[in-house]
Amino acid sequence: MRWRFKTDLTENDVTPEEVFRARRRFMAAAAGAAAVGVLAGRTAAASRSDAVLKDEPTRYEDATTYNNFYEFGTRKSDPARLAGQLTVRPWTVRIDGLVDRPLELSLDDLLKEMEIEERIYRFRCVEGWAMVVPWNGFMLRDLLRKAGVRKEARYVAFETLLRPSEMPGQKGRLLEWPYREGLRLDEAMHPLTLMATGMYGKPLPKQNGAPLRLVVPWKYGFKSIKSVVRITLTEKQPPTTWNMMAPDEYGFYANVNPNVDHPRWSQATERLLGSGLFAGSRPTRMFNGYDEVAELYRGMDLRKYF
Ligand SMILES: Nc1nc2c(c(=O)[nH]1)N[C@H]1C(S)=C(S)[C@@H](COP(=O)(O)O)O[C@H]1N2
Ligand SMILES: [Mo]
Repeated sequence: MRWRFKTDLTENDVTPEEVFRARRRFMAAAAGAAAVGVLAGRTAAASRSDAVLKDEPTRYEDATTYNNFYEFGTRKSDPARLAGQLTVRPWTVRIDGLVDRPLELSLDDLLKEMEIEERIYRFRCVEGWAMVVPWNGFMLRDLLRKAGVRKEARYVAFETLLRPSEMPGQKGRLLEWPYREGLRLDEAMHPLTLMATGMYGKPLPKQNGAPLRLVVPWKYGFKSIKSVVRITLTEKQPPTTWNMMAPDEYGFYANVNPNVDHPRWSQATERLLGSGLFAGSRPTRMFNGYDEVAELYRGMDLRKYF
């Protein structure tokens, strides 16, 4: 096992590399993989993120049973238990706002039209747990370009499905529904920014945000909005769920940053998810280790814009 950081993890806590490689070979060949649209070839961007990251993927079983998806409850075990009732076909995604060609695409058309690739990303929740996930998806920028981004557009807003009949958490007022997130346009157009349609070579599990979720690997997990139905290009910074609810605790940017603590806990360390238990902690890395995004924030005070 190659670990970049000293941890308490043992061989048993992670998927052995041979198994993962074998699975990847299987993935490229399997008919199921065609449905997810996995390509055997890997892009330059994907190999670059692999170079950043030498951790082994988190076990599928852990990544799909320890989740945040407040539409299904606040306990980590709620989404795996309750998300099964969500209908994810048919599913329509709307791209509107400051675009030349507003689009309404079915998920199946999206899967046909977009180039699906695999990206192994580090992922970190603001609460301090981290994992490593092989996502399948396409670059958000390819979708935005399809719609034609108008020059006045400066931000991208995202919305999750609003369907209290299938999302029991939406019957309460814990958050303002639908869940909303946003990115600055340059963040949204960055090649690392992914719309995921699958995980580990399989269709995205419902608890992880089926059928389509955002993945922004250098930001805290809450930015990676699940079960997206609408993407809107805007001129003004859009309101975002956690920022509306507790602006002192959750900023709009939410870049992973060991030097800026959450008011109620430190962000200096993180713990990898494994075996349903937490392994030993290790230092948090600036931008979650994705150094190439630093240029997006040059000259910005990241304490002020946290
Ligand atoms: N719609 C929606 N998206 C969401 C959330 C949520 O509650 N609702 N939780 C966020 C948080 S806090 C995290 S850490 C990640 C968790 O993603 P995962 O369950 O796939 O690990 O989803 C994010 N996306
Ligand atoms: Mo999170």
